[in-house]
Amino acid sequence: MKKHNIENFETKCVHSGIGSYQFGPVTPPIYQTSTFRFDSAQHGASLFAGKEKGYIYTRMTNPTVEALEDCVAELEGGYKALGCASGMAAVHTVFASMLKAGDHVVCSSIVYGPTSTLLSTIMSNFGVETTFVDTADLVKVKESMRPNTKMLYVETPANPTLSITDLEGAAKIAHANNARLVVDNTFLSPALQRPIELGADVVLHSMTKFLNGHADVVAGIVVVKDEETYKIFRKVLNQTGGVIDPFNSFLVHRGIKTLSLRMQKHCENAQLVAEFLEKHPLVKWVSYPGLKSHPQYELAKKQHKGGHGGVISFEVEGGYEAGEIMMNSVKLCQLAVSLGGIETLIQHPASMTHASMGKEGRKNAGITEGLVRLSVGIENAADIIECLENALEQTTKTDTTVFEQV
Ligand code: LCS
Repeated sequence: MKKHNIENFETKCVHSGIGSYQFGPVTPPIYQTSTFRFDSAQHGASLFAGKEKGYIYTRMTNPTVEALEDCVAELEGGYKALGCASGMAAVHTVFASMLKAGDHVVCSSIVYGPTSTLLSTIMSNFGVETTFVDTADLVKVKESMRPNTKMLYVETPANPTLSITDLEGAAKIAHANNARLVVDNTFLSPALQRPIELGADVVLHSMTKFLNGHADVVAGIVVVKDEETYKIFRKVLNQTGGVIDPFNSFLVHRGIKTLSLRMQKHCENAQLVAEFLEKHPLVKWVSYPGLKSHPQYELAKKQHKGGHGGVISFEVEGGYEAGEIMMNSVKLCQLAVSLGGIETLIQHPASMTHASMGKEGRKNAGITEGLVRLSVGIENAADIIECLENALEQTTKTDTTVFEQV
């Protein structure tokens, strides 16, 4: 295939990662095979010895998976990427590749619940210690670094409070301490934030969210900056086995072709919904980086490229009980965890996505028991707002009729 340098992000979304295949298809075929036939015993031995390029076994590499990996590496401005079975498999691949017993991690106190729990339980069992700190406050980050700190792990905007970490500042602190900065870029995708350009060493995603965008795949990916790191990570992923499969790779790669368009609409809709919620008398507070009331509004404008994503958190007057009535009353919005798909989803972190952190962990992270999280989809914004308006109205009624979902 003729190759030319592509500069613009929208064009990269459509063309990145597509190689040359038999019969000249314009999209990568699904190589739904677990293993690849060798031409001869010598050919097999040579592939295993790394003396020639080719495919051996799908846990090691597969052309459909590789096409997606090359695409995401290009979108994030990295060297190469590693497709994983889920976002959590990506998080684990990063920890298992970069940490050993005796190492210390500084992690945002606000991260996806299971990421925090993985560090405080399983990684702790393997002798890795973690300090959870509000990474929006770089003074606290600096104070938490120790001589054995190997990793600064950040989620920005954070799930579910939408708190922002200054990535350039965080990278400087990590590097001054000989540690590496790892960024979970799930909430914005490379369409809106490219951490490697800001100094991050490793970027990861739950591709279940915006990258795939259609709520029909669970997958993850890790992007690294250099060949040496890539080789270490690839070995770990190959040995632990949490790889993505060819069919899911095909679906995510297809989803990415419309990433740019989808993110624009998510941002547009989320901004309108956040402004609606902020003005509503039954809403206590709203957190969205596109609102002037967000404490890091200026930083978000500087760090994000043309928008702030599709996720909003807020609390209804009346706390959890009122939030529960609201969640039971939505009709168009779906009551479901996950985010980043084309459809609007609503959920309650304290009893759902962040339940595993425990009450104390949530309190330290500023996740209130009444916080409701909304993942704004690409429907018509007026329809989403009408649905939320009706559901909010139900919170003032004594008769708490539960509506059926559409
Ligand atoms: N990182 C972030 C920021 C996430 O939001 C999630 C999942 C993960 C990693 C893990 O990805 P997974 O293994 O699910 O692909 N977040 C979820 C959420 O907020 N609701 O349901 C899943």
